[in-house]
Amino acid sequence: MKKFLADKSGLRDHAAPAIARIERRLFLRKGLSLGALAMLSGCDVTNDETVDKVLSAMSRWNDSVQAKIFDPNKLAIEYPESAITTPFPFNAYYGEDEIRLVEAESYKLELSGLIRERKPWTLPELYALPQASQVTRHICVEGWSAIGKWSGTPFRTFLERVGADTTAKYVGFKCADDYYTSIDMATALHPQTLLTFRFADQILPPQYGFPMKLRVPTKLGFKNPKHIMAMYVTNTYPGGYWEDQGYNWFSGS
Ligand SMILES: Nc1nc2c(c(=O)[nH]1)N[C@H]1C(S)=C(S)[C@@H](COP(=O)(O)O)O[C@H]1N2
Ligand SMILES: [Mo]
Repeated sequence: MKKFLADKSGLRDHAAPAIARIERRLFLRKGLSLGALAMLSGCDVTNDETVDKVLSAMSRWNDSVQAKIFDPNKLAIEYPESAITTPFPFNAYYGEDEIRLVEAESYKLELSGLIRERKPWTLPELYALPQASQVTRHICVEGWSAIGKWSGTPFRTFLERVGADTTAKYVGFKCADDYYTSIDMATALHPQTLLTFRFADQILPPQYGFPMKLRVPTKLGFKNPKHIMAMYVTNTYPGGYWEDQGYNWFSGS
């Protein structure tokens, strides 16, 4: 990213990361450059406010295109257990010394929004749900990927069990470390979207999101919330920690 920024001295600092990210996507996926963007949009790329507006509009348009081409039946690749990456990387918006420790005994998953049965769920209740496993590749926007094994309940099963309005647009998540994110309902209902309680056959260790990580193999890593404390179903766009800083919201992988 730094490399792309080096020769953009006319740009103010805070606009630069968003531009670098989006330009990288354009450049890699569509063969476009910032110069081409300037020509296409007719906007002054040295004016960060205009650039931000154009890029945000493009990103939301990109979301709607991705939602339209998302195939609810297309499966992410599953790997043999021999392909699992060890050690599996830890990542969060903070370092390993700040990993959140959630207490198992007092834990209760909170539900709100367009859900019929909003009673909170304890861990023993969650562990008693039907279980499934997957070995899939987690891809982080920061340029690494790793294969891991996660186990838990198909998210669709959970949403149906609590009487979620599956015609609503979004499912949002609030985490113990103040992280938050949200996904589209089609992805929430995808057969490989798992509410996971185990990593590599062990209860999720704190660094990988105890007590619960939503594993979404059809999306980038930052759309996979760890330490989930609350979830809600809504028609109001909920955004997310990285999404609100310019990362594309849909972010299919
Ligand atoms: N609660 C919470 N969830 C999070 C994050 C975070 O900082 N906090 N980071 C996201 C990002 S960017 C990545 S790549 C993955 C990392 O998961 P891992 O530590 O299991 O590799 O968690 C995602 N979920
Ligand atoms: Mo990430």
